[in-house]
Amino acid sequence: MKGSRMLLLLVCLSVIALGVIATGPPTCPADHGGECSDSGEWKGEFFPGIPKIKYEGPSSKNPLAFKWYNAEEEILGKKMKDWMRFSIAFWHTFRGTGGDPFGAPTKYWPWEDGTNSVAMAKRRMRANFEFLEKIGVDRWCFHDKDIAPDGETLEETNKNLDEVVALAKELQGTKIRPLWGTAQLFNHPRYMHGGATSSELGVYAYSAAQVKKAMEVTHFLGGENYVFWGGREGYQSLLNTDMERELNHLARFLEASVAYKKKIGFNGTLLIEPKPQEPTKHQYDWDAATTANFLRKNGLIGEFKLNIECNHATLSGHSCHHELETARINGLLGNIDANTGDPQIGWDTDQFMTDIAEATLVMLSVIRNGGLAPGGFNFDAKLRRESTDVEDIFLAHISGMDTLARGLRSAAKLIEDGSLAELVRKRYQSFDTEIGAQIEAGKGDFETLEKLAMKWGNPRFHLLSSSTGLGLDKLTKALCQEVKHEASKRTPSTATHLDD
Ligand SMILES: [Mn+2]
Repeated sequence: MKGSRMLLLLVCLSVIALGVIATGPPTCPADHGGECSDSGEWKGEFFPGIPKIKYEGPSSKNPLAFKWYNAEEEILGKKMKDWMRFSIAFWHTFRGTGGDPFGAPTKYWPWEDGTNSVAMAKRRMRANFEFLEKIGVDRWCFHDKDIAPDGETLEETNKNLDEVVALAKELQGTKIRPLWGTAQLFNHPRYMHGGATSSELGVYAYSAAQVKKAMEVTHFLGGENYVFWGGREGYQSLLNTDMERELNHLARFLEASVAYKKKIGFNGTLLIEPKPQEPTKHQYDWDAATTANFLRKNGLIGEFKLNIECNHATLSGHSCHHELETARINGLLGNIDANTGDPQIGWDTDQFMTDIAEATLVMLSVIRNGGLAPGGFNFDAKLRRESTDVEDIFLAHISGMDTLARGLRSAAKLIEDGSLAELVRKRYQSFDTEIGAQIEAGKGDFETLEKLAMKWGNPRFHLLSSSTGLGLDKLTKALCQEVKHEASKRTPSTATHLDD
């Protein structure tokens, strides 16, 4: 009897304890002034002590100020902010933990309570908007899975997403909107063989449902683009893969996404983001040229553009400039994921771009493209694992924005100066002739060209390199004249413990 009473007491105490855990306010380990209310809503400031970031010019020593990015300043007839159209990547900025394949998370932002609850998702969303306001950026990018937790069922997952998206819509106001949204089809185990290219029909269907919902919420939030990054759309071994069938499935999937976009009246641009490999051994959207060919073959060329990521470009063995130019000359340059890789590390390090020469070449492509709108520059870049202060989030973005702004200034000078364009024009001047025009018009038949070759004799190489100015040393010199003295000053590394 006594034993059973004791057991009852223990059961009761357990139930009470469970009740406290289930209904009590979430923990809120604010260490600098934030507060939690009973509803779990954050009441404090997420970035206390950090003001709205302003332009102070190159001579400023203030790490929390722009030295080169002056949003309202006009360059080549357009405001800097309209050339750049910067965007903050929610996943790196608010879900990045500093964890890597070898080590545990290192970042513990003070607003995180260690849960993956809807309340926590909403608090993070508030942090996102305080950050956007203070850094002076009007756009943000997200995956569905970054911003809201999964539920037990697809219906519950969608309900969670709707709840967080409703708050985002309210916080956006009239000025801020997503540059793009996307569905995350790579983290969950169901996507181990891919989403649209999975060998399992059920996974294909689930992927479609997820993209459908992500497109709907992007549209609801006024998003300007929608991105497809096929992290697991590829293969590990051709021996167990029907590549032709998988590529056809991918094409049908993209066709269905176009149809759904039109059905719901979403006018944003659909973008494909090439990447050669990682996590798969081979990704189908290898690079810009491969993706362009895929789109053309499947009659999708007019429905999609490309989102070029600089770190993906270098992983595919190209420079970012090469990928941007390949996209541009095919009419496919839609957006840039602004980051850079590390020449000594062989994977996708997603670093903030701090190389002024690389930024100058990037901006040359952007200017030649007439800008990126409705695309922009999304900072698909993360703090290094060792950067663990809240302030670092600002310093890293300021550094990235200043570098690209400086690239814009350098590229504008190169274009205004005209010597680089003149050098390239001269290189091809032999085609600025009657026969050259005929060849370019598709009327250069081989019989005629053979007669000309016999008449003209062997092309004189020494004259070609000296008189037409195509020597590589001259080209390099022209570019470096602009970049060199700027590079010697280097974009101030605003924090010694920061990303580069
Ligand atoms: Mn990216």
